[in-house]
Amino acid sequence: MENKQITVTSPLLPDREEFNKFLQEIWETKWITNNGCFHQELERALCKYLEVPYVSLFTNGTLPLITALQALRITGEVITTPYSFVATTHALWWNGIKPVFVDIDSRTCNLDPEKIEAAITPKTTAIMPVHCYGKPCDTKAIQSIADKYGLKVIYDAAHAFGVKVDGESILEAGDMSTLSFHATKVYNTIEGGALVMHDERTKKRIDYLKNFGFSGETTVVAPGINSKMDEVRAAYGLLNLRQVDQAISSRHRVADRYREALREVDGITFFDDIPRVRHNYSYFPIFIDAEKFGMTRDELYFKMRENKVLGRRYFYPLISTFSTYRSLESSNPKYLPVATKMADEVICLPMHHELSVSDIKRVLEVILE
Ligand code: T4K
Repeated sequence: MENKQITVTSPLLPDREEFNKFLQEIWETKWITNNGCFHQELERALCKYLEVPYVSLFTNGTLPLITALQALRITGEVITTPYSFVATTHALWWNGIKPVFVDIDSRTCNLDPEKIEAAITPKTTAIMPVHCYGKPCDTKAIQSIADKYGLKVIYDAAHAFGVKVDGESILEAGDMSTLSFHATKVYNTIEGGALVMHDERTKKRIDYLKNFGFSGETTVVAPGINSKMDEVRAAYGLLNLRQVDQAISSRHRVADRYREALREVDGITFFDDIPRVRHNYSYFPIFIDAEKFGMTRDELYFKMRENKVLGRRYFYPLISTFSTYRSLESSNPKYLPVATKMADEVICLPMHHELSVSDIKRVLEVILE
């Protein structure tokens, strides 16, 4: 068997010559950060690509979460999912907010709307769901609960770049949505992220907050932070935007090949595409039923590693099991049976735009042999 490592993902990189041209421009103007031309152009280009009215660029995908909570003045308790990357809950903690974990729906790995109401208390101010793996949450059900109790909804859409439902961007749901443009994502700016909002006033407020609260040279209107994206990464992002559709198509082909090969395998399940959804194929999670498959998830995971097929157990362990959150009442596994089961069974297979037919064959051989 070949020796090359097959990693869970691989970054989409812009053409070096094109990037050099942009770098030359930046070197000439010497304007390298603080809302420069590339920053402004990327915000416009993203609005167009994502079909959303307002985008504010950030330096990563965690700070938009923290900033959205600040901007909406969220306090008290927020209902969220334990089945995500730890940044989702950390953003609440950094704002002094108590996370309240609610179980997920096994069909999507997203917050189960049917379980949200029971977790609402007089201190609840918002819901922070995640479109896990880019699979859309049940945004209608979540919104109707939010409306009934007067709660805000902030979507962690870190995985959901370009995802649409019935032709409409998933980023339109809720009060705000956040994106991550980290190297490991479908669309990357090396490190980077964004907040998506619905109105100009909020966009302005967010732009102040990500620049220390400055609204002018000598006026500070809020206790802001510094989380701006610089010009070099904005230029890189403009180039990557030109090729992201092609990358998503390549990922789609990889997902099709995995599904075809794994569909009849006893003990392995995965998600099919949802009708009327434009997926981005950001991850390809499979779930291992040890009894039926004849091997536990970890046995398969380590076998893959031995063979240099580096899948990842996203999102194991659950956030609720980490030391910071373990003692919360809602972290008790008895309230989170679905999330616990899925976290114990999941492996995300290598999924990126550069996987070759022979790479895919190798991944499948290791799983199936
Ligand atoms: N909300 C959600 C739901 C998220 O998933 C994330 C981030 C956030 C919020 C926060 O967004 P950011 O602040 O990060 O923008 C990765 C990422 O660091 C993280 O962005 C991501 N989610 C999380 C799910 O995964 P690791 O520790 O698994 O990445 P790492 O370094 O092990 O890389 C995985 C593989 O990717 C490597 O084996 C090879 C490949 N890779 C990675 C990097 C960094 C490359 O080929 N090149 C690279 O430069 O966390």
